[in-house]
Amino acid sequence: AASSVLGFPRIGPQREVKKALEAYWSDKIQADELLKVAKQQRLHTYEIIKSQGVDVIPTGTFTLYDHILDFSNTFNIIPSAYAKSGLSPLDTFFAMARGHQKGGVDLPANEMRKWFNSNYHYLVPELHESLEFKLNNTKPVDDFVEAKEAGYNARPVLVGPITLLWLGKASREAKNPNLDTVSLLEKLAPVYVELLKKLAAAGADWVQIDEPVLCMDDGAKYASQFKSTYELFASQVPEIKTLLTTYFGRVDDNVNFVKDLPIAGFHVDVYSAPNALNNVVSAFANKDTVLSLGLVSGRNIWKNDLAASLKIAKDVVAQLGNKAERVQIATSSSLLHTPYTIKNEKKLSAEVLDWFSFATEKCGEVATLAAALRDPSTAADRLEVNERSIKARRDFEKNSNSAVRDRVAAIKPEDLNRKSPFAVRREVQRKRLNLPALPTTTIGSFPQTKEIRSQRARFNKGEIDQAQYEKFLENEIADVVKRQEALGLDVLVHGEPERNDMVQYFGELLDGFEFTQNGWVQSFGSRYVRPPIVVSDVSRPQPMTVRWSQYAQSLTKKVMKGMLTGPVTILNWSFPRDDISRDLQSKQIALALRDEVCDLEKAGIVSVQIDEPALREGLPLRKSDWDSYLTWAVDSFRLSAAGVSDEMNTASHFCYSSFEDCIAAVFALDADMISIENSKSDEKLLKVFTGDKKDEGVNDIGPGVFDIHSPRVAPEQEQFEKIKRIVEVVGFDKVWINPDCGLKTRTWEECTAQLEAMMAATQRARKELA
Ligand code: THG
Ligand code: ZN
Repeated sequence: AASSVLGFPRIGPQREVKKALEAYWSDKIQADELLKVAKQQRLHTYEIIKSQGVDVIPTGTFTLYDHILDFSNTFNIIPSAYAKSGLSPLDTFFAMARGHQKGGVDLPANEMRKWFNSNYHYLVPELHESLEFKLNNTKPVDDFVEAKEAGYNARPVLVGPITLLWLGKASREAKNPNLDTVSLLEKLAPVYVELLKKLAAAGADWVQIDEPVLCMDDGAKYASQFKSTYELFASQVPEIKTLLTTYFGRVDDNVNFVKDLPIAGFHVDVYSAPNALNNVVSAFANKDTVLSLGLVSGRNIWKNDLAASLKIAKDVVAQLGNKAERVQIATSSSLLHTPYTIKNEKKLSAEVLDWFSFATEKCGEVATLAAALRDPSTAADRLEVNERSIKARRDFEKNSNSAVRDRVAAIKPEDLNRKSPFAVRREVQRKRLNLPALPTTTIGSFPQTKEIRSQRARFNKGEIDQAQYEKFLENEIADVVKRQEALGLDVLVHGEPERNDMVQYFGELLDGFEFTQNGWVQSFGSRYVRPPIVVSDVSRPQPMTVRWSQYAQSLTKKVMKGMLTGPVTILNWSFPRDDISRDLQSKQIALALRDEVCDLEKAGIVSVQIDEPALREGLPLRKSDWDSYLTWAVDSFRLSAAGVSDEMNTASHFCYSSFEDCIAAVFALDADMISIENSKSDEKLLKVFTGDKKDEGVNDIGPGVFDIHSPRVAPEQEQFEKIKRIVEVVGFDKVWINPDCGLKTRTWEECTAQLEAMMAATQRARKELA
C-alpha cells in the first residue's frame, strides 16, 4: 500500500505567499519576485510531504489565488473583456480574481461561491456556447516538470472536466441564460486529452482527477458523460493511469457507473462517510482498480486514531482478496482546509497540542498507516505513541461539563418558541421601539480603520493596557454613534471596533474553545481565517457583549441593536470536536448565546441581531441529509433567540441571497426581521417572496439596497428603485432599509456617502410608497 495526500495549503509556514501577493498588488514587489516566492513554497511543500514519508506527492494544487480559476485560465475560460484587457497573463488572472481598476482598465471581479460545504470560496467559471476551449497555458505540466527537475516524481492533480463545467455558470456572453454548462463537455474533453498527452510526455504515469460532483445528487445525471469522457481519456492517452477522486460526501449509487469506468484508481472520503465505504469496496471487489482510502481528514485538525484507521484499511485489504497493492492510504480531501503545521503554535499547552495534526503532521499519519499496512513492525513505535495521544484525548473528553450536558438534555419544545406569534410581537415592538415606517438600520460593523487595527495589535503585544484599550474602544463607539445620529438612522449599532473575526471573537470569550496563533485556513485568495477549535463542552463564563452594547446605548436615545454571531455560524466556522454530534455542540453554543440575549435584554437593550451567514453553506451535499441538518440548525438559532420577552426585536442576517432551495428554513427561524443581500441580485431574492413558499410566513425583511463590497455610491434614485420594487412585492409594512452587509471594509468617506443616499431614498419612499 502506498500513501498519498491530495493537496496542501498554499500559504507557506510563515504566510510567505499571502504577504508576497499583497505586496505585489500594492506595487511593492515585481512579478518575478512574487513568482520566486511561489516557486520556493511549492518546492518547500514537496519537501515537507516527502520528508514525512509520503509516497505520492501532488503537483498543481498550488495557486496564486484559486485552483478553479487556474483551470479556467488554463482552458481559456476567460470572459472576453479580460482577455482583451491588454494586461499580462498574470494580471489578467488577478483581474478575474479581484477586479482591476487601474490605467484606464475597469473590470469587476468574477463571482465567488462557496466550495461545496466548506468555508473556501472558488471563482465561478464563466461559460457560453461559443467559448473556444484551448490550452491557454500549461501550468499543470509546468508544475509537474518543476517538481521532477527538483527530484520529485509527482502525481499531477487536475479538476475533472465534468466538475469544472458543473461549477460554472452561463456568462453574460451566453445566448441561453439557463445554459446547461455540462453540455459544453464535448468541446472541453479533447483539450483535457491534449493536456494529458503533455503530462504523459513529461513523464507522468498517474494523474489525480478530482470529480467531487460524484458526491452530489446531480452526479447521477452525468453517468453517460462520465463514461464517454473517461473512455476518451483511456483510449487517447492509454499511458496515463487515472486516479478518480471524490470527497466531502458519499458517491452512493453513482458507484454503479463509476466502477465500469476505465480508471486505474478510485478515491473515496472515508472520513466524512465511513458507512458508505463498504458499498464502494463491494462494487470494486472483482476489478483490479486501486482504492484510495481517505482516512485522514482534510477538513478537521484532530490527530487521526491510527489503530482505528488501520483496522478499516485491513478490512478493505481482506475484502479485496488480501491484495494490499490495491489499497492506497490518503487524506480524505486536499489538506487545503487545514492549517500548515502545529510547529508554529507556541502558546498551546503540550497536552492540547498533542491532540492535533495540521497539514504537515497529517502527511506523517498517512505515511505511518501505509507503513503499518506493509510491515507492522516498521510502524510499531509510531502507532504506540499515537495510541497514547488518542487515549489521553479520549480521557479528557470524558470530563464533560455536566451542567451543560444536563441543560441541553432538558431543552423543552417550548424553549424554541417566542412567547407570542410574530403578529403580536410586531405590535408590541413597533410601540416599544417607536419606529417609523421603513425603519433604517445597518448590519453591524463600521469601518475597521488602520487606527483600530493598530490599537488592537498594540494591546495584544502588551504595548497598551486593558484600560487604555477599552478607553480607545469607547471613543470609537461614541464616534460611530454620533455619525449614525447625524445620518438619521433609526436602529443604531456600536460598530464592533472590539472584534477581529466575528467567530474568533466569540470563541475567545466562550469556554470550551482553543485558539491557534498560526492556524490560518484559506477563505479566498490572500484572505485567511483562524478557525477556533471546539475541544470540550461550551459555556459562557460571563457576558460577552453586554458591556459594549450597554455603553453604546447610554450614548443615545435611539434603539441600539446588540450584535451576536449565531450558533450555527460559530460552529460551521470552527473546527468541531469529533466525539459528539454537531447537533449537540450547536445546542451548547445556542444556550450560551441565549443567556447573552437575555442579559442584553436585562441591560436595557431592545433589539438584537444574531447573524447566521454560514447557515446555508453547511448544507450537506446530499439532499436526503438536509432535513436532519436544517432541523438542528433552525432549532439552535431559535433556542438562542427565544428566551426573551415579546418586546425584544430579534433580527438575523444572511450574506448571500441564494436561498431558493432552503427559504422555508430561513422563515422557520422566526426572527422578527431578516436582512439579506439583495442589491446585486434583486430579482433572485424577490422571486423567493413571490414564489409558492411566500405564504409560509416571512416576518419583516431588510433587503440590502446597496453593495458594500464596492466603494461606488449607489445614487439615491437607484436605491429608491430597489426599495420600490421590494415594497411592491412584500408590502410597505414588512420592509426595513439597510445595506447588503457590514461596512467593515469600506472607508468612512465611502460609507457615509452611501448611507446618505440610502437615507434620502428612504425619506422619499416613506412619502411616495405609503
Ligand atoms: N469569518 C469567518 N469566515 C468567513 C467570514 C468571516 N467566511 C466567509 C467570509 N466571512 C469570508 N470573508 C473573509 C473576509 C476577510 C478576511 C477573511 C475572510 C480577512 N482575513 C484577514 C487576512 O487574511 O489578512 C485576517 C483576519 C484576522 O486577523 O483574523 O481579511 O467573517 N470565520
Ligand atoms: Zn453579510
